Amino acid sequence: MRCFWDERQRAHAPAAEFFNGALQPAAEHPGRVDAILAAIGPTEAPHDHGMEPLLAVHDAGYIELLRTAHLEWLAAGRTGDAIPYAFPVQRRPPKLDRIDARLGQYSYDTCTPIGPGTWEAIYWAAQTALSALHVVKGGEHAFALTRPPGHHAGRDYMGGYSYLNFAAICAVEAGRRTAILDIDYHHGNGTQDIVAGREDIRLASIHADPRTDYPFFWGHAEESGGNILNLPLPRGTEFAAYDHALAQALEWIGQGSPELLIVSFGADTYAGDPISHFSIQTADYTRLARRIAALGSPTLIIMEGGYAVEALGANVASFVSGY
Ligand code: SP5
Ligand code: ZN
Repeated sequence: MRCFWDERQRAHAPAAEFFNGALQPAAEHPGRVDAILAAIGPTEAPHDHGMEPLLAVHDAGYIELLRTAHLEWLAAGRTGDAIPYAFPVQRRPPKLDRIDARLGQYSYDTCTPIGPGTWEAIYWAAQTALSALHVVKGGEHAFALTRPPGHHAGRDYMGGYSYLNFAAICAVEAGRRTAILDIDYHHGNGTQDIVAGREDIRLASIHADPRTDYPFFWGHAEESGGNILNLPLPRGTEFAAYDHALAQALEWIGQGSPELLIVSFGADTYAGDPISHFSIQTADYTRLARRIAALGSPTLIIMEGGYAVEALGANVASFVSGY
């Protein structure tokens, strides 16, 4: 399978995230890609498709924040990464200039810092995804090694280590009947917010029950309807129950006869993942991929989460080999 990656994605290298009441080493770091690159073999660099596909999905003011927040942060006399800490829960934000207010306006958590290289990394991650999409539109499968991940980012917000929603950008850019299958451990809230109500895009997501797990406020079973199917599973879920949910998701996706499939693939369902609580084993990923491949649609695999760095390469290679 053709694999796409751009070295500039390393430029995003957050030092820490605020979690459990304290600053902790960031779980989403460039070391994740070394593990994956060592396991998947040669990759191709992307072409530059410009800003238009990004602006077709994301709010222009939000994109402007992503580009400039770290410079404003430095101008405000700060050091290190920009991290929001106050959020407009009242949903009536006045026009504010202070960088802290603008960070909060365009985010919903404190796990998603903006550093000096964040914009460069996410811009090229988007181009990596779009270049892989081009191959898939030609009828082949392709893997986009995107990082940082994207599925928690909405039209005008970042969160969950995500800034630009590559799956949504590609689904909109595809211009065809497209299905997104999100199999990251966490619910793809950003993708759901962006594609909800669209006739041309269906989204099925299998994820940890948001009653116990991040992102808490999205992904509940009751949110299913129209073009959205949410299949939350309890902590501790093993292959058999997961595979059953996957069969359900694929049947529903198949009913829409997609011309193109996008898989938001997180390897954080792995039993050894340090921030997640499912029990999928390395060899299971091949079985899951074979089941998905049986759908018969040209498939774009987009990398989302997965934090067990020592097993990440093997898990991604196991999934890709199922194709
Ligand atoms: C794409 C994705 O998998 N995002 C997950 C975001 C989860 N954020 C909440 C949990 C944060 C746990 N961070 C632990 C850091 C320890 N170094
Ligand atoms: Zn995840």
